[in-house]
Amino acid sequence: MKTVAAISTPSGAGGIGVIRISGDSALEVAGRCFVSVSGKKPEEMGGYTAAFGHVYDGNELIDEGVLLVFRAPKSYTGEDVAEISVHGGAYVTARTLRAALNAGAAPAAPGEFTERAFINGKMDLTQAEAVMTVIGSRGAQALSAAQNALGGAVGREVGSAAEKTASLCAALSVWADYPEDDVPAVDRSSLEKGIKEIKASLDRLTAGYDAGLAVMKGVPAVICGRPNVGKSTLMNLLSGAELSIVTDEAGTTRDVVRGEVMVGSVLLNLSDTAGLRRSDNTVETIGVERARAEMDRAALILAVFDVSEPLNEEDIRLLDYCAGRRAVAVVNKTDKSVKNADVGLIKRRIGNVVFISASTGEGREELARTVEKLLGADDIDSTAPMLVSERQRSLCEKAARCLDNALGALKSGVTLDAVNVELDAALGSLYELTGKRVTEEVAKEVFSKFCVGK
Ligand SMILES: Nc1nc2c(ncn2[C@@H]2O[C@H](COP(=O)(O)OP(=O)(O)OP(=O)(O)O)[C@@H](O)[C@H]2O)c(=O)[nH]1
Ligand SMILES: [Mg+2]
Repeated sequence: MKTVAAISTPSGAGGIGVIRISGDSALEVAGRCFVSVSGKKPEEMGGYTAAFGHVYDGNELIDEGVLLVFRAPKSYTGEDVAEISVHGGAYVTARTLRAALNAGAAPAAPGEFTERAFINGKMDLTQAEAVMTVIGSRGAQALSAAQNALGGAVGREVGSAAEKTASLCAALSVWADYPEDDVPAVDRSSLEKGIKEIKASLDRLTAGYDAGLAVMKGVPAVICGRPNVGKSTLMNLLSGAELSIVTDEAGTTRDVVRGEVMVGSVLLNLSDTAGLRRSDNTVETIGVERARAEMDRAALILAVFDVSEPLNEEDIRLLDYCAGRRAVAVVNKTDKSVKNADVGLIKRRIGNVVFISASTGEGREELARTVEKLLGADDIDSTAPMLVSERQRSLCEKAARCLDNALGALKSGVTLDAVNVELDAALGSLYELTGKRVTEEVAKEVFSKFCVGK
């Protein structure tokens, strides 16, 4: 394959910046822009060896650095790879990359190194997707689940479901093709048992996806409530930063303020919103409209109430809104001695009530535990295989639906051909999930979400 190069480290100042070159002529390209002190050429170096030297673009000295050589197939991409480590400055890495391009490499597309690893059989598609999940991990549970997928746990689980499906298909095909031969008749009840087993394993995978999402990708969540109850104070407490303006004036927040916030082990894509009330002020009214739009799209609502004040009409409207939604009532300002809010009423409308002082931070842990529990993140087994992308989830679900249809066909007593058609469709989805049978477009779509240099 043609040789490509990219900067693999983040842009900006850092100790080291790495330029990765991969492809048939990776070592020749490296030899044209890197001169080792020992005089040894990259083509003469063995795999897993390093050399100290200097990077040149033509005759121009760029930096000193270290060259690492990987020989196919023992490299990330499965091809010959040269990695040049230089000082980690935005300019010096950009110049080193240009030197590699001038030496004959083409710029690597986003995810191209991982795509090559997939094409060269170093990993299946579930592992490739896990690479980005590892990179994006924000907490211990997320990392553990992503590492697990990277290790091939999802691929193995889906692969085993695919194998079992394929062997059922094979049995049915033999029976259908040679009905009058001495092929043992397919036993409908054992067929049903087999399909049910496969479906159960797929259902387990999809069931864990939402909780996995809570620790891996972030859940859209909103802080809402009437003015002055302490929404912005809560936003700042949870994010650990002064994201929102806090004043004792009702109607302070107007724009939606967003932040990625870890609450316990859960990653929330959290919005702080304008206090809900009717207002004559145009700007505030727009703010309230935006708040309501955020509430409608949130998967988790943190409804804030002020314990020191009696519930008013807006509070009641909010309680009604939360009915049937995934919500936590956050009863705030518990540090105040006056308690006028009818907590009993709140409890009757929203099952999950947490008492907190956003000013002092008291009750924060309880809020974290409640959110974890509500999103199913409290009993995530991060050692179990966990789907890491929407693509994986939808294919898993599609396969399970086909298996369901197969069971339906089996029960209705139609010919086993009809069952086989459904099993074959399920198999197609499972193969697409692992990448065993995948179109170029699908693979491209997966890798387009990657960063350049990975
Ligand atoms: N005593 C006490 N005061 C609080 C607490 N949380 C917030 N406050 C105060 O309540 C006032 C309003 O706080 P904000 O966080 O701005 O309230 P908000 O809900 O964002 O208000 P709007 O943006 O106007 O809707 C400020 O004076 C805060 O200092 C708390 O837990 N205890
Ligand atoms: Mg506010």
